[in-house]
Amino acid sequence: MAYQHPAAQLISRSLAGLMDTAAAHTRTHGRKYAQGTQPFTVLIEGNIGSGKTTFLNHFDKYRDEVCLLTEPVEKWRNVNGVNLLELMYKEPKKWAMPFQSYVTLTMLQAHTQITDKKLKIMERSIYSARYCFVENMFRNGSLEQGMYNTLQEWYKFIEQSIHVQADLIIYLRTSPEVVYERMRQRARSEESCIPLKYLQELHESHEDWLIHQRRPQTCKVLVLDADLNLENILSEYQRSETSIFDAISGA
Ligand code: D5M
Repeated sequence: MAYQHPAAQLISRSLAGLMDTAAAHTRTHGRKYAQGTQPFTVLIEGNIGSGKTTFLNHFDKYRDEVCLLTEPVEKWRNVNGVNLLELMYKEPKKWAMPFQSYVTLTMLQAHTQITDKKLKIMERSIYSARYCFVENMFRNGSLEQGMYNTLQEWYKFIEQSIHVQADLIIYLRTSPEVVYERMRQRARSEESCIPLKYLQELHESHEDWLIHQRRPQTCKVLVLDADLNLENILSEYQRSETSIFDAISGA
């Protein structure tokens, strides 16, 4: 038999369990899904540089069984030739609103994407846009009251009329200093102007939402220590495996 890296074996075993519990969930909550089109949905959330993409990439080899949706950053960087992400960082007062408007559209596309798979894993969501980035942009003055109110009206309408609810959130929890260092190392050109303070503010809004539960919370949250490097995160994931399955079965 071909050699398999221990981390790959771990993911493989975890996924098998996840698929079983997701299937059981679909049987138990059949009626809910007969009305809609969405499978058991897991959101991967965390600060910039918390390792969401890396975490998600480990599931890539299971694409045939799991609907994996990475954050639509490339769409944000190229809206018919316009780099909205760059403009948003360079001139937030002018571009924060169009940027959030486009984030809402692309996130809705992901939330509502139809799949025949039993499990969907999404990187970030309309919730982190709303509860973390938009709140922060309003507080720091990048969004005016009228812009903020307009976005809130969109969120309210979406919540009432479209199935965007998740079944489980995995929070890759980090400290701002660690992700600041990672962000500098990955050196994405648009992010070169981001100060540590911005990551501290985003950290606080993630904490308010996912740890202190100061936002409406409709699903369980599993917290992983994402200050750890990748190898250790995988063992953290293994340690938490039972909690993931419990969360899925109890959803
Ligand atoms: O997020 C990719 C980049 O996109 C990073 O610079 C943060 C930014 N981002 C993501 N969502 C939003 C919203 N809703 N508003 C403003 N900026 C956002 P990463 O965490 O690296 O995957």
